[in-house]
Amino acid sequence: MKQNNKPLPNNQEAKQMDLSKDKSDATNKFLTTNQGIKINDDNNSLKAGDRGPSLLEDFILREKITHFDHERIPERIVHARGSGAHGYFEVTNPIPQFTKAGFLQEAGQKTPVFARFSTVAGSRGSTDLARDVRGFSVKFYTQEGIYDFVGNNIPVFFIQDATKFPDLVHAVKPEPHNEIPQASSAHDTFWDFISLMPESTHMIMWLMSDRAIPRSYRMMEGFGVHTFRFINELNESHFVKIHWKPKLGTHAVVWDEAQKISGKDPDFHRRDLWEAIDTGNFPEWELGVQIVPEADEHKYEFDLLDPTKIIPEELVPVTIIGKMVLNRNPDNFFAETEQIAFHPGHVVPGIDFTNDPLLQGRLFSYTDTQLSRLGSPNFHEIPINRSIAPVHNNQRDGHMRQEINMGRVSYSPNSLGGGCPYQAKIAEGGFSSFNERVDAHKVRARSESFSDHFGQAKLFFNSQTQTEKDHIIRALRFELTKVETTAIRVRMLGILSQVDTGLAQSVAQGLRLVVPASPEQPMNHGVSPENLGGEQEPKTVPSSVESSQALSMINNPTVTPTIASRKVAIVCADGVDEQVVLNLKMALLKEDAKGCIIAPYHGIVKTDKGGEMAVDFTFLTCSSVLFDAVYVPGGQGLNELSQDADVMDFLNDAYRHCKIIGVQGQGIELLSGTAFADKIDNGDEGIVAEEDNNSPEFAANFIIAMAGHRFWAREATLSNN
Ligand code: HDE
Repeated sequence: MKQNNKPLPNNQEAKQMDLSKDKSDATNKFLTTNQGIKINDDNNSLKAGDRGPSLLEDFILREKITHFDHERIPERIVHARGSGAHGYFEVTNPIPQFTKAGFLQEAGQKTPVFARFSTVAGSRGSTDLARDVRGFSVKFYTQEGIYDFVGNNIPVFFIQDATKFPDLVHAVKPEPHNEIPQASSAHDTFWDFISLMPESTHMIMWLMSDRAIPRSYRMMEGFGVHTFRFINELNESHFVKIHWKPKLGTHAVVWDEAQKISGKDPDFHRRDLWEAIDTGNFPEWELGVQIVPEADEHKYEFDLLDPTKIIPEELVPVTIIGKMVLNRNPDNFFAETEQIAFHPGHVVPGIDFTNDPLLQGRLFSYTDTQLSRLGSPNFHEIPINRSIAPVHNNQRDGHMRQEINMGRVSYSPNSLGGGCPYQAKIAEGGFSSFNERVDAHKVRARSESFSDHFGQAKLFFNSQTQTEKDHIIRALRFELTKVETTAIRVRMLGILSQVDTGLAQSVAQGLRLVVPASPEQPMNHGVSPENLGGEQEPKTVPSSVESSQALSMINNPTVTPTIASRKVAIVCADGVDEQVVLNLKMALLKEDAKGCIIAPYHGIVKTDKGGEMAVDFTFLTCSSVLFDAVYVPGGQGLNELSQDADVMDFLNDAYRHCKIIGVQGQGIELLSGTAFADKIDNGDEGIVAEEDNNSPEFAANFIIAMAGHRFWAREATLSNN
């Protein structure tokens, strides 16, 4: 019987993971010890006299302190800083012709998920806005068992072979002698390694782009990076690359802004995800696949097994097959977000691996790491990691075993247990690996087809708008300026010259260096060729696609402009024009966006009509970097703000970060004190100015401008952003 392989019937709601029996709510309950003894005094330890020594006998004190002493577990070795949420995945376009995975079989079919987003390099307490790759992991609780998607917001990786991963991570983490810098790649060891690893060049282009400083987890794409396999009922294999496309579009902040957010609100992304779900703005992504038939394995100028390569969407379009909606915040960060354990090797029948050597190494690493992080091979029993498909096998015991396995049989074959649990035939949903033929010599080597390190780095750079190229150049200048060793900077310029000479020259100008005439052959850095383990000389294979819109965030064609869930700072003081503020707030609300009242004092502002408006934040506690746009309304009294340095910084930063600034009536006077006063009526389309407080078009114009995210053309007039 094909019991577990059945898709859910249409329109059946995704079964929530049943964590109810594991939840605890202390409302109206006695305080107890872990053994259930009611506690009578939780404020005083047991002493010999009220001024005497504490007694060892105090089991209540000892239990409490012992538990506290062990409250922390090791943080993830990478991706330590993260945030997650529950939701569901829904099939919109089933693909049974490609995969037999039960959860992808019928339109409308829903599967519960938990998604976790993360930075890579920083510690658990580090800032969300570090320049870094973002992890994008989704646990699917399918009827056939757990499927984990464990990807990133960047579709390629630094290295081609798993054995280089510890080196990469050691290089990017804080330097071992002084544990500096935290959550930053801008230091010598990282760029030393990268400048000697030309295979990382494509990834570096992405890392130096604004993809590495997302506006929100909700505005990031997700990529599986490796090529996987889909296997259908006929046991036919297709190669597949998996993509998540955010409904809100892919957006970033600018680097100066990112650094300021890190100070003002290091939890910016975590808070954003939490608040969006809390207020019903459920984050949503479409799931897309690029399918390549087995017969086309060698059709492209790059190797499908090479994780430093994408398949340009111009060669193989992305077909949307479903959507993910995150609609429930965790009840407990530690129990869920921290204890969740992802593994690219958690697959269901219908999904299989390729020989990508990076993926192959990952298949070992993820279970191994849980043994020290979660402390036991029983980590699958932690509620957030439990499969909703039944689990029966002969594995037993170990630290913190929860399950009470019945009977005397824990081996197979057995007759005493009637042969149970028994193996599933393929037709019964049993997993069987793709029957790939492998006939080769055992070698430590890298395929010649992996040796193009620059072709797609060029493709990425060529696909960017001028604004995006400028940001990459400035990011490289920033990072390499932080590098103290000149030889590393020069070596890196040599690598960049292989991508684009203009790029290398522009970075070099910022460093007052000269691009080397011929780049050092990085793989030969003092090592004789026979000791290089068979690496090929790096080369450039021109991409058959010259430029790809999907690689640019600004030119990305898939996004319908929206301001949904965006936040607007409304600059207020006593005497503010109540009606214009309410008008704009209403207009924003209609677009699912939010206007927040910012004032010099907390509590309320008094309006021109004698009314009161609740203040959301003060200039002391927030900054325009925490908002998507700024609105300065009319009204007497706003002038008092022109003397406030915090207010002027607020406005000047919004301008510098290319945000849309709306201003009406007397608000225009306040802007006359800013550094951009001369730009108000001077062709800056990012400033929506209207003298008339009653203008019926103002709100609509402001919203249209905001939907463009930022007014990038302004950057040309700024020298140092
Ligand atoms: Fe990971 N990676 N990784 N990685 N990775 C971990 O597993 C590893 C790689 C990714 O939210 C660790 O449970 C090796 C690529 C994400 O919990 C660890 C290699 C991609 C997360 C590990 C890679 C990823 C991790 C640390 C090279 C994108 C966070 C804690 C062979 C496709 C998952 C843990 C979460 C986490 C090892 C490369 C994504 C140590 C050895 C490529 C999103 O097992």
